[in-house]
Amino acid sequence: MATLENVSQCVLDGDLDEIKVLVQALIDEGMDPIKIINEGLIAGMNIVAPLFKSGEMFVPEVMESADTMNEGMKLVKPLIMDADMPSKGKIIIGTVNGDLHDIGKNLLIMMMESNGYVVVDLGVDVKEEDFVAAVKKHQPEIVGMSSLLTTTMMKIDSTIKQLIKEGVRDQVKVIIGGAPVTQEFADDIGADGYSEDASTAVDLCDRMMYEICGQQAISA
Ligand code: B1M
Repeated sequence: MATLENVSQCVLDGDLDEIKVLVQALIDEGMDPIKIINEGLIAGMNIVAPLFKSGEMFVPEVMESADTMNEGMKLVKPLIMDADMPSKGKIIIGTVNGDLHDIGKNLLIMMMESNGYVVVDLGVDVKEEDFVAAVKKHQPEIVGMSSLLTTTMMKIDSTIKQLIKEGVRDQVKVIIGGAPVTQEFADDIGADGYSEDASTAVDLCDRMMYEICGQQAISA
């Protein structure tokens, strides 16, 4: 018999075939899909995050776990009304103009989604005006920018300036990351937060959502 613990363990193991069998079995038993998400799929990613942070799991394994969680999500999502989907908040994320690196960004997106955030992925080589347009269109609480090159990190600065120019800077928190980026750089250019890796970025967003909402961001 499938259990929620089996589902969590399966996410941790990154078993793309088994997850479908387990999640379908729980659906067939009549288990609440939200419970399968929160106590099975996301619970599994909640085990992964600290293991990644402590260096006991590496990028490819984390990606396998996130893919496995998403495979399970595909089965339960259609059973849930959009309004019932647990969401901590909305974040738009992109790699800045001139920069094509997206492995870290994609890892961040998987971590954010598996922790209950709605993520709008703007992709790579995202121009300043496209960040602004996305803020106006999607009304996120948080904007995330990734840069992997010393030659593109100043694009984060110009994007923040563009957000100011277009009058939308105050409606969002800006978080930044990527290999050449530092806390000092974030402070210099007026970003609201910096994270050195994807899992601490989730913690950072949780703290920001707490500030924005004035209450603990819902635990998804
Ligand atoms: Co490029 N590359 N690359 N590259 N590449 C680096 C970054 C480099 C350090 C390699 C080196 O020389 N040692 C170097 C940059 C040097 C510098 O600027 N100081 C470099 C260079 C020079 C280049 C090119 C210019 C090479 C050339 O063409 N001459 C070129 C640039 C292309 C462009 O972008 N316009 C280029 C191209 C490429 C590939 C296309 C071949 C490929 C990218 C494939 C892809 O992303 N789809 C590539 C790769 C793979 C790398 C390395 C080897 C690995 C990057 C990576 O994915 N790491 C990299 C060397 C290295 O970093 N060791 C290198 C794994 C990933 C999980 O880590 O992205 O750092 P990372 O993300 C981390 C954190 O930084 C953080 O979380 C993640 C971990 O949890 N994080 C955030 C990232 N974004 C965040 C955002 C946040 C918060 C945290 O909030 C919003």
